[in-house]
Amino acid sequence: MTTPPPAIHASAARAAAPDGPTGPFSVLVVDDLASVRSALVAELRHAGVPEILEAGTGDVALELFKQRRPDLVLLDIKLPGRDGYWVAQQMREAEPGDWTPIIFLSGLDSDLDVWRGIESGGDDYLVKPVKPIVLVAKLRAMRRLLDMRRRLVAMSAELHLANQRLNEMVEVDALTGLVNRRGFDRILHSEILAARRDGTPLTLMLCDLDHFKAYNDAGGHVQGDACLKEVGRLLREVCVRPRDIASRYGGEEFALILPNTPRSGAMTFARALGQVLKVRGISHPDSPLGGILTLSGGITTCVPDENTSAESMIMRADQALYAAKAQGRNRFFS
Ligand code: GH3
Ligand code: MG
Ligand code: MG
Ligand code: MG
Repeated sequence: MTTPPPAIHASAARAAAPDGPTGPFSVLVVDDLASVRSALVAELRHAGVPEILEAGTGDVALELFKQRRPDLVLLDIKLPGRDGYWVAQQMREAEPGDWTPIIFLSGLDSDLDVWRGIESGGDDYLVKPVKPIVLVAKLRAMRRLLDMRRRLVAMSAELHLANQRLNEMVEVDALTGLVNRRGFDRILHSEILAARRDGTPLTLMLCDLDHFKAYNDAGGHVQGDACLKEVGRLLREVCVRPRDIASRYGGEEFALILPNTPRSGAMTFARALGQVLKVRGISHPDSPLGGILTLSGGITTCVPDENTSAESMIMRADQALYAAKAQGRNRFFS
């Protein structure tokens, strides 16, 4: 190949290290001969590479690689002490899950040398002396791959985040913003396991609004929905501990998961909830219970053992709720 005209050479060189979205490009030059390093550094400078690091031995190269994390390595093979193959292997081991392009630049020109270079972790292999335009072309190719990889990594991080958000959304009740039934099932299950492991008491409270059908019939569904939203807000207000979970179990039924809460604590919580609802005083003229919205609750508390299941806890809380309703509503039973 003939030497390219200076114009082509210069423009190719400038394009070798464009300030892309991934930031400046840094290159580590490894060669034991200072004269070779100088020539390469001059080429890279001419090509617009803003940061160039130099190493004359494998050990220095590895240290620089770990500390400065260059974007690309130009690696000689014959070095004093450890050779370039070893250096490439060490570099690969030093960046698990990451990738820095390594281009071998060696006087060794047998097929076996090329094979060994690629096998030891190199991405390309050039035989010295290398024409500047070839070096620049190779840099551009690696830069392209590096940028593509970085975009993929960023994309996969975004996907992971979006997936996480989606998973969270799947467990949120659209009306109240509380955890929905799906989330409730998952959290109750995991809190039973945690309480069993830690030997701590776990409380489950099922709440059902009193005479809510009458509320809906009088005010209409839109007002009924607004009321459910407000109850959701109040429940969140009462759940002061970070692990307490208020969920919408069904239509006008709410479930509270209270980890590390003994029976006495559960009763205190229930009183606080009743009080908050009373102070808020949502008008319910058709309720025979004082003209304001009330709720009934069934509570079960236990230190779970191997016989405790979500179903058994829900059943007990449900039975207690049924009793609270039967005894006149606006009360908690356990
Ligand atoms: P009780 O005191 O025995 O619980 O009487 P209740 O009227 O609350 O009980 P019931 O189960 O007979 O009625 C529940 C009502 O809750 C039925 C429906 O009108 C209302 N409801 C359930 N889900 C929703 C909802 O998503 N939005 C609205 N607006 N109302 C709902
Ligand atoms: Mg050498
Ligand atoms: Mg109900
Ligand atoms: Mg009800």
